[in-house]
Amino acid sequence: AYDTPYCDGRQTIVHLFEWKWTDIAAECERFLGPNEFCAVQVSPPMEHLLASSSGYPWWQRYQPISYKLESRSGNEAEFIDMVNRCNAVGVRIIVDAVVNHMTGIGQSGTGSGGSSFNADNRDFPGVPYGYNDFTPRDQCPSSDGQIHDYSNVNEVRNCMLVGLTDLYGGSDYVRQKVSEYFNHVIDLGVMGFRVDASKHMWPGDLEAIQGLTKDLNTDAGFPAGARPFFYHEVIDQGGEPITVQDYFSVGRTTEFRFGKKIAWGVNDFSQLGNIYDAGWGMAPSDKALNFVDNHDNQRGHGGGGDILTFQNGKDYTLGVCFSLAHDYGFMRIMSSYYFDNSDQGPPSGGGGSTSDVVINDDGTCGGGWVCEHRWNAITQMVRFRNAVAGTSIENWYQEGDNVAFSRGNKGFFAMTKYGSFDKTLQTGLPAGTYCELISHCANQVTVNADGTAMVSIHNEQEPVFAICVGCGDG
Ligand code: LM2
Ligand code: CA
Repeated sequence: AYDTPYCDGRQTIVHLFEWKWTDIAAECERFLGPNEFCAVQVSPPMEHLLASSSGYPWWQRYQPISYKLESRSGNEAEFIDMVNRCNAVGVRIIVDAVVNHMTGIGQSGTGSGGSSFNADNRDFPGVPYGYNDFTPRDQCPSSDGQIHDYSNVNEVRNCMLVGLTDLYGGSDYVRQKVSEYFNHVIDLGVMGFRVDASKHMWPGDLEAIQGLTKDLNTDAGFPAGARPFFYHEVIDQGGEPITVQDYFSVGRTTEFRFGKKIAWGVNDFSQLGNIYDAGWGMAPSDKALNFVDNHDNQRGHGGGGDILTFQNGKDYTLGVCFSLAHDYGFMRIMSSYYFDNSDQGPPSGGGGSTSDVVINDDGTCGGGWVCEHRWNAITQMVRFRNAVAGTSIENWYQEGDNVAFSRGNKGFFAMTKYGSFDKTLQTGLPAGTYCELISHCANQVTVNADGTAMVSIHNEQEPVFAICVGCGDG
Protein backbone atom coordinates (compact mmCIF):
# COMPACT_ATOMS: atom_id res chain seq x y z
CA ALA A 1 0.00 0.00 0.00
CA TYR A 2 1.10 3.56 -0.66
CA ASP A 3 0.65 4.56 3.00
CA THR A 4 3.42 2.40 4.47
CA PRO A 5 6.97 3.69 5.01
CA TYR A 6 9.84 1.16 5.10
CA CYS A 7 11.95 2.30 8.05
CA ASP A 8 12.53 -0.76 10.27
CA GLY A 9 10.30 0.68 12.96
CA ARG A 10 11.67 4.21 12.86
CA GLN A 11 8.80 6.66 13.21
CA THR A 12 9.82 10.23 12.31
CA ILE A 13 10.43 12.11 9.07
CA VAL A 14 12.41 15.36 9.16
CA HIS A 15 11.98 18.01 6.46
CA LEU A 16 15.46 19.45 5.87
CA PHE A 17 14.01 22.46 4.07
CA GLU A 18 16.37 23.89 1.41
CA TRP A 19 19.39 21.89 2.59
CA LYS A 20 21.97 20.91 -0.03
CA TRP A 21 22.42 17.22 -0.87
CA THR A 22 26.00 17.30 0.43
CA ASP A 23 24.82 18.53 3.84
CA ILE A 24 21.95 16.02 4.01
CA ALA A 25 24.35 13.15 3.30
CA ALA A 26 26.58 14.32 6.15
CA GLU A 27 23.61 14.82 8.47
CA CYS A 28 22.39 11.27 7.85
CA GLU A 29 25.75 9.87 8.87
CA ARG A 30 26.56 12.12 11.82
CA PHE A 31 23.09 12.64 13.32
CA LEU A 32 19.95 11.18 11.72
CA GLY A 33 21.20 7.60 11.53
CA PRO A 34 22.51 7.48 15.11
CA ASN A 35 19.30 9.11 16.38
CA GLU A 36 17.09 6.71 14.43
CA PHE A 37 15.16 9.01 12.13
CA CYS A 38 13.06 7.24 9.50
CA ALA A 39 13.56 9.59 6.59
CA VAL A 40 14.39 13.02 5.23
CA GLN A 41 11.89 14.95 3.11
CA VAL A 42 14.11 16.89 0.72
CA SER A 43 13.27 20.06 -1.20
CA PRO A 44 12.12 19.52 -4.81
CA PRO A 45 15.11 18.00 -6.65
CA MET A 46 14.00 18.79 -10.22
CA GLU A 47 15.11 21.69 -12.41
CA HIS A 48 13.30 24.88 -11.35
CA LEU A 49 12.83 28.57 -12.04
CA LEU A 50 15.63 30.94 -11.04
CA ALA A 51 13.64 33.92 -9.76
CA SER A 52 16.59 36.31 -9.64
CA SER A 53 14.40 39.45 -9.75
CA SER A 54 12.68 38.24 -6.54
CA GLY A 55 16.03 37.51 -4.85
CA TYR A 56 15.95 33.73 -5.38
CA PRO A 57 13.03 33.01 -3.00
CA TRP A 58 12.38 29.52 -1.59
CA TRP A 59 9.24 29.25 -3.72
CA GLN A 60 11.14 29.26 -7.00
CA ARG A 61 11.55 25.53 -6.39
CA TYR A 62 7.79 25.06 -6.72
CA GLN A 63 8.01 26.17 -10.38
CA PRO A 64 9.38 23.19 -12.37
CA ILE A 65 11.15 23.56 -15.72
CA SER A 66 12.13 19.91 -16.28
CA TYR A 67 12.65 16.70 -14.32
CA LYS A 68 16.45 16.86 -14.56
CA LEU A 69 17.94 16.50 -11.09
CA GLU A 70 19.67 19.90 -11.18
CA SER A 71 18.48 22.23 -8.45
CA ARG A 72 19.59 24.76 -5.90
CA SER A 73 20.35 21.82 -3.59
CA GLY A 74 22.77 20.16 -6.00
CA ASN A 75 23.23 18.04 -9.12
CA GLU A 76 22.38 14.42 -9.90
CA ALA A 77 25.74 13.02 -8.79
CA GLU A 78 25.32 14.72 -5.42
CA PHE A 79 21.72 13.49 -5.17
CA ILE A 80 22.86 9.90 -5.82
CA ASP A 81 25.62 10.17 -3.24
CA MET A 82 23.12 11.49 -0.68
CA VAL A 83 20.60 8.70 -1.29
CA ASN A 84 23.31 6.04 -1.03
CA ARG A 85 24.88 7.43 2.14
CA CYS A 86 21.53 7.97 3.87
CA ASN A 87 20.25 4.50 2.91
CA ALA A 88 23.48 3.01 4.27
CA VAL A 89 22.65 4.32 7.76
CA GLY A 90 18.96 3.39 7.57
CA VAL A 91 17.65 6.87 6.74
CA ARG A 92 15.36 7.01 3.71
CA ILE A 93 14.83 9.86 1.23
CA ILE A 94 11.41 11.29 0.37
CA VAL A 95 11.19 13.51 -2.71
CA ASP A 96 8.96 16.60 -2.77
CA ALA A 97 7.18 16.06 -6.10
CA VAL A 98 5.79 19.14 -7.88
CA VAL A 99 3.70 17.71 -10.71
CA ASN A 100 0.46 19.71 -10.74
CA HIS A 101 2.05 22.49 -12.75
CA MET A 102 5.15 23.98 -14.35
CA THR A 103 6.26 27.65 -14.01
CA GLY A 104 3.96 30.66 -13.73
CA ILE A 105 2.62 32.43 -16.80
CA GLY A 106 4.80 35.33 -17.91
CA GLN A 107 8.00 33.41 -17.09
CA SER A 108 10.57 32.43 -19.70
CA GLY A 109 14.32 31.92 -19.94
CA THR A 110 16.65 29.23 -18.61
CA GLY A 111 16.18 26.99 -15.57
CA SER A 112 18.54 25.76 -12.85
CA GLY A 113 19.62 22.88 -15.10
CA GLY A 114 20.20 24.95 -18.23
CA SER A 115 16.93 24.09 -20.00
CA SER A 116 15.14 26.82 -21.90
CA PHE A 117 11.39 27.38 -21.40
CA ASN A 118 8.55 29.73 -22.23
CA ALA A 119 5.47 29.41 -20.02
CA ASP A 120 3.15 31.57 -22.13
CA ASN A 121 3.79 29.21 -25.07
CA ARG A 122 3.55 26.22 -22.71
CA ASP A 123 6.96 25.22 -24.02
CA PHE A 124 9.19 23.14 -21.73
CA PRO A 125 11.64 21.34 -24.05
CA GLY A 126 13.61 19.89 -21.12
CA VAL A 127 10.80 17.35 -20.50
CA PRO A 128 9.50 17.96 -23.25
CA TYR A 129 6.02 19.41 -22.63
CA GLY A 130 4.08 21.52 -25.11
CA TYR A 131 0.70 23.16 -25.48
CA ASN A 132 -1.36 19.93 -25.45
CA ASP A 133 0.12 18.77 -22.16
CA PHE A 134 -1.66 21.49 -20.20
CA THR A 135 -5.27 21.42 -19.02
CA PRO A 136 -7.54 22.51 -21.89
CA ARG A 137 -8.94 25.98 -21.27
CA ASP A 138 -12.55 24.81 -21.64
CA GLN A 139 -12.17 22.50 -18.63
CA CYS A 140 -11.50 25.45 -16.35
CA PRO A 141 -14.74 27.23 -15.48
CA SER A 142 -13.30 30.54 -14.22
CA SER A 143 -13.31 33.59 -16.49
CA ASP A 144 -9.58 34.30 -16.25
CA GLY A 145 -8.28 30.71 -16.06
CA GLN A 146 -7.24 31.13 -12.41
CA ILE A 147 -8.49 29.50 -9.20
CA HIS A 148 -10.69 31.76 -7.10
CA ASP A 149 -13.62 29.66 -5.94
CA TYR A 150 -12.63 26.78 -3.66
CA SER A 151 -16.24 25.56 -3.55
CA ASN A 152 -15.95 24.58 -7.24
CA VAL A 153 -14.05 21.30 -7.61
CA ASN A 154 -13.47 21.71 -11.37
CA GLU A 155 -12.04 25.14 -10.80
CA VAL A 156 -9.69 24.00 -8.02
CA ARG A 157 -8.33 21.14 -10.14
CA ASN A 158 -8.47 22.42 -13.72
CA CYS A 159 -7.59 26.11 -13.38
CA MET A 160 -4.25 27.72 -12.61
CA LEU A 161 -3.06 27.87 -9.00
CA VAL A 162 -1.53 31.34 -8.47
CA GLY A 163 -0.85 31.62 -12.22
CA LEU A 164 1.06 28.33 -12.49
CA THR A 165 0.63 26.58 -15.85
CA ASP A 166 -1.58 23.58 -15.05
CA LEU A 167 -0.46 20.17 -16.30
CA TYR A 168 -3.15 17.97 -17.86
CA GLY A 169 -3.11 14.90 -15.63
CA GLY A 170 -5.75 13.26 -17.81
CA SER A 171 -3.22 12.88 -20.63
CA ASP A 172 -1.40 9.58 -21.06
CA TYR A 173 1.73 11.44 -22.11
CA VAL A 174 1.80 13.60 -18.95
CA ARG A 175 1.19 10.53 -16.80
CA GLN A 176 4.06 8.82 -18.61
CA LYS A 177 6.49 11.71 -18.09
CA VAL A 178 5.63 12.15 -14.42
CA SER A 179 5.95 8.42 -13.73
CA GLU A 180 9.31 8.37 -15.57
CA TYR A 181 10.51 11.06 -13.15
CA PHE A 182 9.23 9.04 -10.19
CA ASN A 183 10.79 5.84 -11.53
CA HIS A 184 14.12 7.56 -12.09
CA VAL A 185 14.43 8.50 -8.40
CA ILE A 186 12.99 5.12 -7.30
CA ASP A 187 15.83 3.49 -9.30
CA LEU A 188 18.25 5.73 -7.42
CA GLY A 189 16.91 4.38 -4.10
CA VAL A 190 14.36 6.86 -2.72
CA MET A 191 11.52 5.56 -0.54
CA GLY A 192 8.69 7.87 -1.44
CA PHE A 193 7.08 11.15 -2.34
CA ARG A 194 5.42 14.14 -0.75
CA VAL A 195 3.15 15.29 -3.55
CA ASP A 196 2.72 19.06 -3.71
CA ALA A 197 -0.69 20.56 -4.46
CA SER A 198 -2.52 17.20 -4.65
CA LYS A 199 -5.73 19.04 -3.84
CA HIS A 200 -5.35 20.61 -7.28
CA MET A 201 -5.00 17.21 -9.00
CA TRP A 202 -7.69 14.59 -9.65
CA PRO A 203 -7.33 11.50 -7.42
CA GLY A 204 -7.91 9.35 -10.52
CA ASP A 205 -4.96 10.99 -12.30
CA LEU A 206 -2.76 10.37 -9.28
CA GLU A 207 -3.92 6.76 -9.17
CA ALA A 208 -2.94 6.35 -12.83
CA ILE A 209 0.49 7.96 -12.33
CA GLN A 210 1.23 5.95 -9.19
CA GLY A 211 0.04 2.79 -10.94
CA LEU A 212 2.90 3.31 -13.41
CA THR A 213 5.56 3.46 -10.69
CA LYS A 214 7.97 0.63 -9.98
CA ASP A 215 8.36 -1.16 -6.69
CA LEU A 216 11.12 0.20 -4.46
CA ASN A 217 14.67 -0.77 -5.33
CA THR A 218 15.73 -3.95 -3.53
CA ASP A 219 19.40 -2.99 -4.04
CA ALA A 220 18.68 -0.06 -1.70
CA GLY A 221 17.53 -2.49 0.99
CA PHE A 222 13.78 -2.37 0.43
CA PRO A 223 11.81 -5.64 0.58
CA ALA A 224 10.74 -7.19 -2.71
CA GLY A 225 7.34 -5.95 -3.83
CA ALA A 226 7.42 -2.80 -1.66
CA ARG A 227 5.38 0.05 -3.12
CA PRO A 228 6.61 3.65 -2.87
CA PHE A 229 5.30 5.64 0.12
CA PHE A 230 3.09 8.57 -0.88
CA TYR A 231 1.68 11.45 1.13
CA HIS A 232 -0.44 14.03 -0.55
CA GLU A 233 -0.58 17.70 0.27
CA VAL A 234 -4.28 18.35 0.67
CA ILE A 235 -5.03 21.49 2.66
CA ASP A 236 -8.37 20.51 4.19
CA GLN A 237 -9.47 22.45 7.23
CA GLY A 238 -13.12 21.59 6.68
CA GLY A 239 -15.68 23.64 4.80
CA GLU A 240 -14.67 22.76 1.23
CA PRO A 241 -15.93 20.03 -1.12
CA ILE A 242 -12.44 18.52 -1.59
CA THR A 243 -11.44 16.50 1.47
CA VAL A 244 -8.51 14.38 2.57
CA GLN A 245 -10.80 11.34 2.36
CA ASP A 246 -10.83 11.72 -1.45
CA TYR A 247 -7.14 10.73 -1.50
CA PHE A 248 -6.99 7.72 0.84
CA SER A 249 -6.72 5.30 -2.10
CA VAL A 250 -3.42 6.92 -3.16
CA GLY A 251 -1.64 7.18 0.19
CA ARG A 252 -1.58 9.32 3.30
CA THR A 253 -2.68 12.93 3.44
CA THR A 254 -1.14 15.92 5.17
CA GLU A 255 -3.33 16.71 8.19
CA PHE A 256 -3.26 20.49 8.66
CA ARG A 257 -5.86 20.40 11.46
CA PHE A 258 -3.38 18.54 13.68
CA GLY A 259 -1.05 21.56 13.86
CA LYS A 260 -3.94 23.84 14.74
CA LYS A 261 -5.07 21.51 17.51
CA ILE A 262 -1.53 21.36 18.90
CA ALA A 263 -1.29 25.17 18.90
CA TRP A 264 -4.64 25.47 20.70
CA GLY A 265 -3.68 22.71 23.12
CA VAL A 266 -0.33 24.24 24.09
CA ASN A 267 -2.19 27.48 24.74
CA ASP A 268 -4.77 25.65 26.89
CA PHE A 269 -3.70 22.19 28.08
CA SER A 270 -7.33 21.18 28.74
CA GLN A 271 -7.72 20.98 24.94
CA LEU A 272 -4.90 18.42 24.54
CA GLY A 273 -7.21 15.50 25.31
CA ASN A 274 -8.92 15.15 21.92
CA ILE A 275 -6.24 15.79 19.33
CA TYR A 276 -7.77 13.44 16.75
CA ASP A 277 -11.18 14.90 15.96
CA ALA A 278 -12.99 12.54 13.58
CA GLY A 279 -16.03 14.80 13.72
CA TRP A 280 -13.98 17.56 12.06
CA GLY A 281 -13.09 15.18 9.22
CA MET A 282 -9.48 14.61 10.29
CA ALA A 283 -7.72 11.66 8.68
CA PRO A 284 -7.59 8.55 10.89
CA SER A 285 -4.18 7.83 12.37
CA ASP A 286 -3.15 5.30 9.71
CA LYS A 287 -3.89 7.80 6.91
CA ALA A 288 -2.45 10.93 8.49
CA LEU A 289 0.91 12.55 7.85
CA ASN A 290 0.96 14.99 10.74
CA PHE A 291 3.13 17.95 11.67
CA VAL A 292 3.11 20.94 13.99
CA ASP A 293 4.19 23.34 11.21
CA ASN A 294 5.47 23.08 7.64
CA HIS A 295 7.54 25.25 5.31
CA ASP A 296 4.41 27.04 4.07
CA ASN A 297 2.40 27.75 7.18
CA GLN A 298 5.46 28.68 9.26
CA ARG A 299 5.71 31.78 7.03
CA GLY A 300 2.00 32.48 6.40
CA HIS A 301 1.78 30.70 3.01
CA GLY A 302 -0.58 27.73 2.36
CA GLY A 303 -2.74 26.97 5.37
CA GLY A 304 -1.24 29.54 7.76
CA GLY A 305 -2.78 30.81 11.01
CA ASP A 306 -2.82 29.44 14.58
CA ILE A 307 0.45 27.59 14.09
CA LEU A 308 3.41 27.13 16.43
CA THR A 309 6.87 27.51 14.88
CA PHE A 310 10.48 27.71 16.08
CA GLN A 311 9.81 31.40 16.70
CA ASN A 312 7.64 30.36 19.66
CA GLY A 313 10.67 28.83 21.44
CA LYS A 314 9.61 26.78 24.47
CA ASP A 315 5.96 26.53 23.36
CA TYR A 316 7.17 25.01 20.09
CA THR A 317 9.26 22.48 22.00
CA LEU A 318 6.17 21.55 24.03
CA GLY A 319 4.03 21.19 20.90
CA VAL A 320 6.51 19.00 19.03
CA CYS A 321 7.36 16.87 22.08
CA PHE A 322 3.68 16.26 22.87
CA SER A 323 3.09 15.33 19.22
CA LEU A 324 5.98 12.87 19.21
CA ALA A 325 4.73 11.32 22.46
CA HIS A 326 1.19 10.97 21.07
CA ASP A 327 0.02 7.92 19.09
CA TYR A 328 -1.59 9.85 16.21
CA GLY A 329 -0.37 9.65 12.62
CA PHE A 330 3.00 9.34 10.94
CA MET A 331 4.92 12.36 12.14
CA ARG A 332 7.08 14.84 10.24
CA ILE A 333 9.12 17.46 12.00
CA MET A 334 10.31 20.72 10.46
CA SER A 335 13.92 21.91 10.21
CA SER A 336 14.06 25.56 9.18
CA TYR A 337 16.26 28.55 8.51
CA TYR A 338 15.77 32.01 10.06
CA PHE A 339 13.99 34.55 7.86
CA ASP A 340 12.88 38.19 7.99
CA ASN A 341 10.28 38.03 5.23
CA SER A 342 8.10 35.26 3.90
CA ASP A 343 9.77 35.06 0.45
CA GLN A 344 13.37 34.87 1.66
CA GLY A 345 15.40 31.92 0.46
CA PRO A 346 17.91 29.92 2.52
CA PRO A 347 21.21 31.29 3.89
CA SER A 348 23.27 32.22 0.85
CA GLY A 349 26.58 33.58 -0.24
CA GLY A 350 24.69 35.38 -3.03
CA GLY A 351 23.75 34.66 -6.62
CA GLY A 352 21.14 32.09 -5.66
CA SER A 353 23.66 29.74 -4.06
CA THR A 354 22.95 28.02 -0.74
CA SER A 355 25.39 28.12 2.18
CA ASP A 356 26.64 25.04 3.99
CA VAL A 357 24.87 24.17 7.24
CA VAL A 358 27.15 25.06 10.16
CA ILE A 359 27.27 22.64 13.11
CA ASN A 360 28.51 24.27 16.34
CA ASP A 361 30.64 22.45 18.91
CA ASP A 362 27.61 22.01 21.17
CA GLY A 363 25.64 20.28 18.41
CA THR A 364 23.36 23.23 17.61
CA CYS A 365 23.36 24.81 14.16
CA GLY A 366 24.70 28.17 13.04
CA GLY A 367 24.98 30.15 9.84
CA GLY A 368 21.28 31.00 9.83
CA TRP A 369 20.02 27.40 10.13
CA VAL A 370 17.59 26.64 12.98
CA CYS A 371 17.81 22.82 13.06
CA GLU A 372 14.79 22.20 15.30
CA HIS A 373 15.48 18.48 14.85
CA ARG A 374 18.66 18.97 16.88
CA TRP A 375 16.92 20.69 19.79
CA ASN A 376 17.68 18.32 22.68
CA ALA A 377 14.14 17.54 23.81
CA ILE A 378 12.89 17.05 20.26
CA THR A 379 15.69 14.62 19.35
CA GLN A 380 15.12 12.64 22.53
CA MET A 381 11.39 12.40 21.83
CA VAL A 382 12.12 11.01 18.36
CA ARG A 383 13.83 8.14 20.19
CA PHE A 384 10.85 7.81 22.55
CA ARG A 385 8.39 7.58 19.65
CA ASN A 386 10.36 4.66 18.19
CA ALA A 387 10.45 2.88 21.55
CA VAL A 388 6.69 3.05 22.14
CA ALA A 389 5.46 2.46 18.57
CA GLY A 390 2.31 0.38 18.37
CA THR A 391 1.02 1.19 21.87
CA SER A 392 -1.90 3.44 22.72
CA ILE A 393 -2.45 6.27 25.16
CA GLU A 394 -3.35 5.27 28.70
CA ASN A 395 -3.33 6.78 32.19
CA TRP A 396 -4.23 10.23 30.86
CA TYR A 397 -3.66 12.99 33.41
CA GLN A 398 -4.27 16.70 32.91
CA GLU A 399 -4.59 19.36 35.54
CA GLY A 400 -4.04 23.04 34.78
CA ASP A 401 -0.79 23.51 32.90
CA ASN A 402 0.39 19.92 33.38
CA VAL A 403 -0.26 16.88 31.25
CA ALA A 404 0.97 13.27 31.34
CA PHE A 405 0.15 9.91 29.83
CA SER A 406 1.59 6.47 29.26
CA ARG A 407 2.04 4.64 25.97
CA GLY A 408 0.87 1.15 26.80
CA ASN A 409 3.37 -0.41 29.20
CA LYS A 410 6.33 0.85 27.16
CA GLY A 411 6.68 4.53 28.00
CA PHE A 412 5.51 7.49 30.03
CA PHE A 413 5.52 11.18 29.07
CA ALA A 414 4.81 14.38 30.99
CA MET A 415 5.15 18.09 30.35
CA THR A 416 4.43 21.28 32.23
CA LYS A 417 4.13 24.80 30.94
CA TYR A 418 6.14 26.75 33.46
CA GLY A 419 9.16 24.62 34.22
CA SER A 420 8.28 23.05 37.55
CA PHE A 421 6.19 20.00 38.43
CA ASP A 422 6.29 17.32 41.15
CA LYS A 423 3.59 14.70 41.48
CA THR A 424 3.16 10.99 42.02
CA LEU A 425 1.42 9.54 38.95
CA GLN A 426 0.47 6.14 37.58
CA THR A 427 2.96 5.36 34.77
CA GLY A 428 1.60 1.98 33.65
CA LEU A 429 5.20 0.73 33.53
CA PRO A 430 6.85 -2.31 35.15
CA ALA A 431 8.66 -1.59 38.40
CA GLY A 432 12.30 -0.54 38.09
CA THR A 433 14.73 2.30 37.65
CA TYR A 434 14.43 4.30 34.45
CA CYS A 435 16.65 6.79 32.68
CA GLU A 436 14.84 10.07 32.05
CA LEU A 437 15.48 10.78 28.37
CA ILE A 438 15.42 14.60 28.21
CA SER A 439 18.12 14.80 30.91
CA HIS A 440 20.17 12.00 29.27
CA CYS A 441 19.84 9.91 32.46
CA ALA A 442 20.98 12.67 34.81
CA ASN A 443 17.57 12.03 36.37
CA GLN A 444 16.91 8.44 37.38
CA VAL A 445 13.28 7.61 37.97
CA THR A 446 11.96 4.86 40.24
CA VAL A 447 8.73 3.14 39.23
CA ASN A 448 7.20 1.38 42.23
CA ALA A 449 5.65 -2.10 42.28
CA ASP A 450 2.17 -0.57 41.79
CA GLY A 451 3.32 1.37 38.70
CA THR A 452 3.39 4.76 40.37
CA ALA A 453 6.38 7.09 40.24
CA MET A 454 7.35 10.52 41.47
CA VAL A 455 7.39 12.63 38.28
CA SER A 456 9.57 15.71 38.67
CA ILE A 457 10.27 18.39 36.09
CA HIS A 458 12.55 21.34 36.89
CA ASN A 459 13.65 22.79 33.57
CA GLU A 460 12.61 26.22 32.27
CA GLN A 461 13.77 25.62 28.69
CA GLU A 462 12.58 22.06 28.14
CA PRO A 463 9.90 21.27 30.75
CA VAL A 464 9.42 17.75 29.44
CA PHE A 465 9.78 14.29 31.01
CA ALA A 466 10.03 10.94 29.24
CA ILE A 467 10.92 7.41 30.31
CA CYS A 468 10.59 4.20 28.37
CA VAL A 469 11.36 0.49 28.63
CA GLY A 470 14.76 -0.30 27.15
CA CYS A 471 15.65 3.34 26.59
CA GLY A 472 19.19 4.06 27.66
CA ASP A 473 20.98 7.22 26.75
CA GLY A 474 22.02 8.07 23.23
C1 LM2 B 1 0.90 24.61 -2.57
N1 LM2 B 1 -0.12 23.90 -2.25
O1 LM2 B 1 -0.88 23.28 -3.04
C2 LM2 B 1 1.60 25.33 -1.51
O2 LM2 B 1 0.80 25.39 -0.36
C3 LM2 B 1 1.94 26.71 -1.97
O3 LM2 B 1 2.66 27.35 -0.96
C4 LM2 B 1 2.73 26.63 -3.25
O4 LM2 B 1 3.01 27.95 -3.65
C5 LM2 B 1 1.88 25.95 -4.29
N2 LM2 B 1 1.33 24.72 -3.81
C6 LM2 B 1 2.63 25.69 -5.58
O5 LM2 B 1 3.56 24.67 -5.45
C7 LM2 B 1 4.34 28.39 -3.45
C8 LM2 B 1 4.31 29.79 -2.84
C9 LM2 B 1 3.72 30.79 -3.81
C10 LM2 B 1 4.50 30.75 -5.11
C11 LM2 B 1 4.41 29.32 -5.66
C12 LM2 B 1 5.17 29.15 -6.96
O6 LM2 B 1 3.51 29.74 -1.64
O7 LM2 B 1 3.83 32.11 -3.24
O8 LM2 B 1 3.95 31.67 -6.03
O9 LM2 B 1 4.99 28.40 -4.71
O10 LM2 B 1 6.51 29.49 -6.81
C13 LM2 B 1 4.86 32.58 -6.65
C14 LM2 B 1 4.52 34.02 -6.28
C15 LM2 B 1 3.10 34.34 -6.80
C16 LM2 B 1 3.04 34.11 -8.33
C17 LM2 B 1 3.48 32.67 -8.63
C18 LM2 B 1 3.54 32.37 -10.12
O11 LM2 B 1 4.57 34.15 -4.87
O12 LM2 B 1 2.82 35.71 -6.52
O13 LM2 B 1 1.68 34.26 -8.74
O14 LM2 B 1 4.80 32.44 -8.08
O15 LM2 B 1 4.50 33.15 -10.77
C19 LM2 B 1 1.44 35.26 -9.72
CA1 CA C 1 -4.46 21.01 -11.61
